[in-house]
Amino acid sequence: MSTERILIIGSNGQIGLELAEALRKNYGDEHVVCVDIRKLENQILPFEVLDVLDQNALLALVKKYEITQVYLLAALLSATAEKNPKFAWDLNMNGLFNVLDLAKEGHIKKVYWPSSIAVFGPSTPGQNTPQYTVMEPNTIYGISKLAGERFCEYYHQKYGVDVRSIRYPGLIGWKSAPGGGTTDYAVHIYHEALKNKTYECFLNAQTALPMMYMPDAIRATIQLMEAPAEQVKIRSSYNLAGISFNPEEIAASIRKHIPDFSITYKPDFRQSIADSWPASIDDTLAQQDWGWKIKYDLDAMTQEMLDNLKRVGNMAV
Ligand code: AKB
Repeated sequence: MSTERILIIGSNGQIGLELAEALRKNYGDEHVVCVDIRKLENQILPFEVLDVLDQNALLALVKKYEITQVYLLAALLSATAEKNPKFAWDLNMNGLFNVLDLAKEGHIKKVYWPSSIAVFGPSTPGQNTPQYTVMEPNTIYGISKLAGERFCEYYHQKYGVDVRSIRYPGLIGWKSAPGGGTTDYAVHIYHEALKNKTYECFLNAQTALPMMYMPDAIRATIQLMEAPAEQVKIRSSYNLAGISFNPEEIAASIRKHIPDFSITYKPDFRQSIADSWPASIDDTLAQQDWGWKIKYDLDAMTQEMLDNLKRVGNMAV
């Protein structure tokens, strides 16, 4: 039986729901404590309502459940953050400080914090973007993620905090709805394809972005967290390539199953966010350091997305 007790902050979001399921399988239900600012109707337990900005409540919870590891997933994503920059900065940064300080003070042993391809900006080389390169993000989300990465590395070097992180590409899954991201079109498109056989995309046809099917993202996250500490050589955040495609290409993949599916384009403010991000990523260091290997390509993901959404009744997103 595992001695780890894991806290997932932001457990009811797109990543949290799937991560909780996977961690409960690996560690046992009672070893995974879920917290979020909202309780779901069919909430899995153990669960507590928590605002990550409430440092005292967070510490009390960590003590109550004798938590050893924290996955911090509460954040505002790119599109929502642009609408509320001050709150985005407050939540994304002070949430992270609250958790890093728990580790610095010895209350927990290990921290997972997600970064994003949003740390890159318009001056970054956009094809096969290397781990170390020019980073001048021009979105508030990207700025908060880049600052967060620097603080993760700082807390590791200065205080020995065991913090681990991945720069997620856009994440695509059928179990839960995404919220407030620029890459979310690649989830909505599957729902609309099944419901209406047509989708109006908020990015233009040629906007290629790195994406990843959720089972790969969850596997990468747990693999990194379970890797021996000496294999985790990057303490800011690891590039993870995923699969790169544009809206036209995902539409073509869907058409292999729904031949009369059509897509139209009406770019909005999210187009300029997407334009500032790389089209493809180099993740050689994740492969070398902790053995990362992707499983799903675009067509394999499309097949599973459509099959699963059909099976569960294509819930609205
Ligand atoms: C977003 O679109 O904001 C996120 C991300 C790439 O981090 N999915």
